[in-house]
Amino acid sequence: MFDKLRRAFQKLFGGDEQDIGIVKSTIAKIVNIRLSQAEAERISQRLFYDLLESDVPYELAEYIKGQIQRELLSRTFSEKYQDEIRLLLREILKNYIHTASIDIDRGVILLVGPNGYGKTTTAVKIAYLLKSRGKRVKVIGADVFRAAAREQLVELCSRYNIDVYTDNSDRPISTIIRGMKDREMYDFIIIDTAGRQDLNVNLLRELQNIDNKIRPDLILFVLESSVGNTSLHQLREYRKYMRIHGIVYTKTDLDTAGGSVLAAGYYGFPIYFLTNGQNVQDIESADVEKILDRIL
Ligand SMILES: Nc1nc2c(ncn2[C@@H]2O[C@H](COP(=O)(O)OP(=O)(O)OP(=O)(O)O)[C@@H](O)[C@H]2O)c(=O)[nH]1
Ligand SMILES: [Mg+2]
Repeated sequence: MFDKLRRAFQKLFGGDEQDIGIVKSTIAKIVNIRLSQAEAERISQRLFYDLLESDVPYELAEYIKGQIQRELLSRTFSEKYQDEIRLLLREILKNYIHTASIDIDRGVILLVGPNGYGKTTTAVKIAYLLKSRGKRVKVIGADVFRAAAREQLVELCSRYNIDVYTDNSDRPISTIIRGMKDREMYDFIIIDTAGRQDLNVNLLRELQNIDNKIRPDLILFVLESSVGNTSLHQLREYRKYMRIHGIVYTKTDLDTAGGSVLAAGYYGFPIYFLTNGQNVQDIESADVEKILDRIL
């Protein structure tokens, strides 16, 4: 995971790959001397293209490029320039990675996000995690249009002995309200919702209605790690319609460039979890330093 992104940054502070030649030699030359505008531009432009190739959304890559360029121009580097640049990058990237954890004892968690990104699987993973912490948990399947979606959720929940409610109503809000009738029997209610291929206004309105009526304690946007430039667009659209408190970043075990991990932070959304496999236990709490270690 994050391999491409890591390589992009390594080019700045040096590594042992051939490709780093230009940048490394520039910096080695300028130890204790200020970089010229042209040199700073060349380095940050190079980084910019590498970021794009690593699926960092375009406007975010531009932003990081500008920051790096300003920093490169405003200071000098010593012989330890590799460490210094690594530290500099860490500081810049820290602005784009925030994390959080579920710090409530009970509540309603709503999972939203585009089609196939991992909402249903994540709902079960979070339920399993909270259950293993001794919480009473119920999952509600509000993806009511697809029979297969209901079956998938019920099958997963019964496999792990997790209470689940779903029905074939044509309105997700009705299903949720019915599923919440015995709310006080549970510490956590986790609601799985439908996804659509494209940003579908009807679906977004439906989710907006759920947010307004249920007022979940936590709304998590499920973001698939292989999604690049469109991730910012999707986040932007969703948050027009509903509150989003944080992100679950899924499928990090697959061979993805990893750049969209920075997209969430661009909007200030914290990452709550990363998922890294198809099994119920393949979920980890997000940690800024750990994510940075993987990138840099
Ligand atoms: N490798 C891997 N696969 C995952 C991960 N999370 C989910 N998947 C797989 O991705 C596929 C889609 O996951 P779902 O949980 O059904 O996604 P969804 O967002 O509910 O999809 P829709 O209901 O169609 O919108 C399934 O085959 C999951 O097993 C993960 O962390 N790693
Ligand atoms: Mg689903």
